[in-house]
Amino acid sequence: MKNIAPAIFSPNGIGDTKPTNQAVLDWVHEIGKLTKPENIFWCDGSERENEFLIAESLKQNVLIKLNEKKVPRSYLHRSNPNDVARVEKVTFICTPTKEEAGPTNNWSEPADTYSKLYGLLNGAMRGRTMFVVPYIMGPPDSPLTKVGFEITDSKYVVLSMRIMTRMGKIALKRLGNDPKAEWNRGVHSLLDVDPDRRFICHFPQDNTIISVGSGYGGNVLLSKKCFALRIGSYLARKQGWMAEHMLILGVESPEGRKHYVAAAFPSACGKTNFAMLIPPAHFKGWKVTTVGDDIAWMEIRDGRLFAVNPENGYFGVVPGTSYKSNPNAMKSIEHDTLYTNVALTDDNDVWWEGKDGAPPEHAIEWRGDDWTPDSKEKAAHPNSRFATPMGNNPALDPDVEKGEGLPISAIIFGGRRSDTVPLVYEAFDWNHGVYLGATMASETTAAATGAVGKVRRDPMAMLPFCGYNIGDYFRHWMDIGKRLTNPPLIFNVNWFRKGANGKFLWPGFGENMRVLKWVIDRCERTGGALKSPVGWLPSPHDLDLEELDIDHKSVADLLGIDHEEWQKELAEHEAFFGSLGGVVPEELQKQRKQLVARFKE
Ligand code: OXD
Ligand code: MN
Repeated sequence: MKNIAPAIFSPNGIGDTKPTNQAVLDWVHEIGKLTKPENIFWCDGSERENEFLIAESLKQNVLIKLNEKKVPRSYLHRSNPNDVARVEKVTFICTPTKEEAGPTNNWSEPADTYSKLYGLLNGAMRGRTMFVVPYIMGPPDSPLTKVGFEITDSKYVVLSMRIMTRMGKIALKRLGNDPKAEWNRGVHSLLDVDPDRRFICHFPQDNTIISVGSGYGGNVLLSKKCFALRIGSYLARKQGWMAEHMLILGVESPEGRKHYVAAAFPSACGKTNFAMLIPPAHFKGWKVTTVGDDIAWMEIRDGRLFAVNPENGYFGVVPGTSYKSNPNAMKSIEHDTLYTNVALTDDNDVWWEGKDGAPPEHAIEWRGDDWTPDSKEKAAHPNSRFATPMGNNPALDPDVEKGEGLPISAIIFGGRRSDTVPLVYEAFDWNHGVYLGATMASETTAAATGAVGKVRRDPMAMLPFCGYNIGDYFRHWMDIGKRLTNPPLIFNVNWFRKGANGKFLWPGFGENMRVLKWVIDRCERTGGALKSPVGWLPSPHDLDLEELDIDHKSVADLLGIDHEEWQKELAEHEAFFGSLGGVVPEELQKQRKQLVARFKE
């Protein structure tokens, strides 16, 4: 069989930064004995190492160099066409009992799963290089920061990890020599990228992840979904903090008052766009800054929630990104960016559906075939991605590295719903907010394999990422609420409601500032609201809609509560809770009954 990841041989001084922690050395030795690589490459995160790995990746066609003038220091990677998204059906939580994984996770017994995976890994790196990637998640001096090691046979993974995490010597320093120190063990092998031999398995009790048979980011950059969310959420519950699928943004008024907001939207529902929002001209003097675009780790201090972004880069969906939809993302990905599965133009530039300007007359589409605007297929895969360092973002928050984190004034939940759910509303209190999160739903996207556009319940946008029983997760949220003396206000938003003509009612993107402004007004106790059965709703004049081209009817439709639609929605909440087989806390069932009762008032 063809070796899809041939070994590389590095000169002295590259690939030889061995950790000194004996526990790490023992684990690497054990995985080496099992996978039998040609050699071991110990990453240090240096520029020299990066240049060497890029040169080797170009030789092996793992990367294609892009036009140096148009996208300096940037590369294109094409994944196997059978391997373009997260695969939830082969993602497992391997806790000693099925109950611990709960009703929303695939569960697999740990001992059996280890032996199956060790079987697949036996000799899997023959003729390959085994890379050992040390990394930290979180700002270098934060108490929330954690260490991970990823072993991989993929150069693309190493290059991506260098963008997405703080990688190399910094992690060795943070870990130190204590053999009992906490760190995450991640093992990844491409195997032969066969969907039938693809498994992403988490062992929360062992702080261990094993991912085989895929090369797609969400399945193999183990720092991200696997560690920062699945294992992270398990550790967070045990240790009394929160690991959430949330962007974090800062919003500053012209007077210099600043709030931080965290928002949980499901995959490919606009977290990156919201985190990089540029306020419209009407909001002169207002500034939005990005802390993170995908994950928030939060802890309680002085009765408030403080958040850090554990990541160091953005792994965003490319199609639809343009100077109109997200100028800050466009500026971020103009250089030093690793693209996956976008189209390549004849002058070695990148192209995707929704990019500014006319499509190229000819391009090579994401699989490597010829493409013209008349082609039936898309040029870029709908889940094509960029990986870019957060330092590229012109709107990066100046306090992103602050170890103590940033105080969160508001939490926003949101999904992609064509009907039923108003543009924005506010929970009556923390537990009601937990109910909003627990019952949120969204139309599925190309970020995961499976049907697209199907409404599914996605509690707190964590359905694919909660590493333990969802009932305990809801309980953890409520326990956190009890410990907060100054809790964030909780909101729900829906940018995606459609009118009778099937068109979006709300312009979205930068105009979402109007909703954010109301959220901030509510935090400052200056914003008006009407009591509705679902929560506090802005009336049209509570929202600043000046200089926005939108008619009264659309605003009324956006903010309206259609009782018939809500009867259906309430039945779905009940059915969803019912489908969880009795794990839903009594308090949330009470919230549901109160919501039903408010509709009868
Ligand atoms: C992501 C996802 O890649 O949620 O962030 O799938
Ligand atoms: Mn995500």
